[in-house]
Amino acid sequence: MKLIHFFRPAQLGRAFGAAALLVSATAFAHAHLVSSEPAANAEVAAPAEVTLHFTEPLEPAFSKATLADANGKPAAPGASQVDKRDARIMHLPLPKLGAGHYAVHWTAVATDGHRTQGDFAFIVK
Ligand SMILES: [Cu+2]
Repeated sequence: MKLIHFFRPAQLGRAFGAAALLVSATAFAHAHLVSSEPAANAEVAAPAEVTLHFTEPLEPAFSKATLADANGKPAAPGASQVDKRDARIMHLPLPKLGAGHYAVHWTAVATDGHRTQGDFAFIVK
């Protein structure tokens, strides 16, 4: 999993001026993927959606998930959504998927502005 930091000027100033404790507290606010349905590398019946569970609440405007088929082509035309009741959950609605390999790519922006991203695959039987 790649971690990409986008420090805004305000955050840079805070990081340089702050105690080490505050810096590490900020670093821990990244949103990491905890689990998903379907799970990574799972072989499943065609799911109605992909559900992603993160360690931190997400910024809905900047967080997203997409699905690609085995040829790398987009396979889910619907937009992903951060759950309105629990911002640590993201949903990607799926069309009726045929059998095959699929890859989920997600980008999660935590409330501190830090971005994480990752990929995982699943198989539809
Ligand atoms: Cu962070």
